[in-house]
Amino acid sequence: MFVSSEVVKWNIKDLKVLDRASTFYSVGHLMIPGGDSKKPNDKYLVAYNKITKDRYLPTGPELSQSAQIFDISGDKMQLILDFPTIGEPHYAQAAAADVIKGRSLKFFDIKTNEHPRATKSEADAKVIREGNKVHVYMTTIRSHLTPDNIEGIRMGDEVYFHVTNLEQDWDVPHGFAIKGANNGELLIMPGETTTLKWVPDRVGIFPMYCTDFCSALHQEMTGYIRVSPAGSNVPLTFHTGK
Ligand SMILES: [Cu+2]
Repeated sequence: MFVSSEVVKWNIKDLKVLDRASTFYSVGHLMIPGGDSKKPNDKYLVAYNKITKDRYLPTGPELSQSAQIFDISGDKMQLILDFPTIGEPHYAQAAAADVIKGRSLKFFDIKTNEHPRATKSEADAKVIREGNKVHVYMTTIRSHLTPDNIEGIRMGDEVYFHVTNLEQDWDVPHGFAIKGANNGELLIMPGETTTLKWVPDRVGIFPMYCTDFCSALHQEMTGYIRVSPAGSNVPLTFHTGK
């Protein structure tokens, strides 16, 4: 086996080497959990290695890199986990799970969502024209968008989708995208409201859809928008599932 690098544990007082451990392959960076805090964790060391070569399946434009966690609490280092990473992180940070666990927010409480464009129930979903600006107040919940059919958008309009994720469950974000839009997509956490601006560049029917797999019926989270020519008199209408 090709070993090009190693980590070394020193006794700093008398500069004595206590232990050496091979890494696979070249250490790029080392990380100690909490290394940027006042209380670094002196029990673990993570080696982020480059030049992984033959360790993982050679797929994709960039090979997986490898990382290794050592228990450094004793004089002898012990390899306790060896895992692939994408890229060799140049500035990684780790913390003990209990530092994070009790303080993480699982979802935003919809009742305390004070976003001015929030839509707190499907009954409140609406589409409003203000000159050439169209505001779509949309909701997402498994497994549909409300509204999911919109007509009366015209060339020259700017369309703002203010999407509220009505879910009140952990780990159920929804995404939102328009086919052919030039900007990115939204990722909306449960209870959150975010906005996507879209300026249609041609007449036609445009699919819109959830981009985050959310259940077996994820594919149902889709809808259509008709864009009519500038100056057309197609009335602004919207509905769901009809
Ligand atoms: Cu979804």
